[in-house]
Amino acid sequence: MMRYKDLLFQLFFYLDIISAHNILRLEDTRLAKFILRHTDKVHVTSHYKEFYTQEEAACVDRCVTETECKSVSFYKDETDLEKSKCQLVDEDIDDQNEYVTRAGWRHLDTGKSSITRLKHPDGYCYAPIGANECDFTTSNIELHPISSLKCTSVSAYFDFDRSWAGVITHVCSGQILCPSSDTTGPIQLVDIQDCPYSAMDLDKRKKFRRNPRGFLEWGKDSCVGPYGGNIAPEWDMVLTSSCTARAAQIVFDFDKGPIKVSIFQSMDTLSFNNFENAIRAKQDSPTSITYMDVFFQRTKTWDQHGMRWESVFQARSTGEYKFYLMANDFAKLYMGKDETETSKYYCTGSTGNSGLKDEFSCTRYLVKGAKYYIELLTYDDNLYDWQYLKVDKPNFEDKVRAISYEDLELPANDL
Ligand SMILES: [Ca+2]
Ligand SMILES: [Ca+2]
Repeated sequence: MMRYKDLLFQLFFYLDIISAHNILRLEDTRLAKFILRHTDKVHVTSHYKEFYTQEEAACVDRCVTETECKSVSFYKDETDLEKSKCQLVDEDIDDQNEYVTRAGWRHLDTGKSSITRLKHPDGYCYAPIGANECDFTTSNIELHPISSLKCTSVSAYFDFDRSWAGVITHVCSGQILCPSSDTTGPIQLVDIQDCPYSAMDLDKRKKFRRNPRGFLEWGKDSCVGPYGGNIAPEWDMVLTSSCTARAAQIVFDFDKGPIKVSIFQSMDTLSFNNFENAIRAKQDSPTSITYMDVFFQRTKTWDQHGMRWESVFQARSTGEYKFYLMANDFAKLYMGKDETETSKYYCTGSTGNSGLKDEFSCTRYLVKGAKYYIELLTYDDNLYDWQYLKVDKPNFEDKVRAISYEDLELPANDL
């Protein structure tokens, strides 16, 4: 049984600017949060360094100080403490989610990449106002030139929970980004209990997530951009409905999400019965390819377009999984018998709906730890386009969630 344990290490040194995965290595700040990934297992990639220590904290501490280190394996020999060991590894769960059995060892890492800046591609980052990095005078966030001290200090870094939960936490203050109203106005830093949208048990539309068109979506036709669409210093981060404008573009320090999305534009008006064939005809020559974190899109993107979403789902427990589609206009779901594309077979389709419906669902018996290829085909004719793929998991929780980051990895055709 996998166990998680949070350990927080914050160290202050004077070293080069580096951020890799979830280890921040800035000029005056080093910061990482390690969790216990596995007991009696270690990462499939061999360590690049091994040394003696009896303390797990010292093992993690050394990893934070070394540029190439991403994860650690630790062994404490209770009968002969002199045989306790720390191993530093230059790969982690983001590189390969594969482990090998080794009795008595613990493997720790910082989790899938979530630490990032929120950058505009024209050369800006969003960071709080104020003279000091973490001691800001107002709760608003504004644009700063990417080369400024603001954008290179810890103040510009956020921990983006890229799962369905969609919470963005400012690293050095611990406050979260929270829109001051449902649809417009500044997005401010507030304590999590003061944000009405932060309830983790709500799987509502109002969560931050990356949209296939390259903006940071919040809810129904609202997303993140600078006030008035001004791409210039000191303009506040606000909610906007102009989501396809250049001003609403946002890029991140991490790169690909685990869902590969091939986009097909300039399609005809199609029906549920012929949209799949139209996508298959263009399958190997998409208009563009992007990567997402969640099988969830609620904000208008294009019209007369198809999308092919591919990912690999790893089951956390054994039992029946019920998959639900929500679609505007149409969707079809294929599931693999294993992680390969060739093992896929038809699961269900949606002719268009907004709520969870049994007629647009299918059930699969999955085995704990096994991996399954997922392919979702979608089509939008005009106006609104939304696409959700949700799952009801066995023995896990009673809520139906959008399938997301924490359970997914890229398909083999993208590795
Ligand atoms: Ca549309
Ligand atoms: Ca539509």
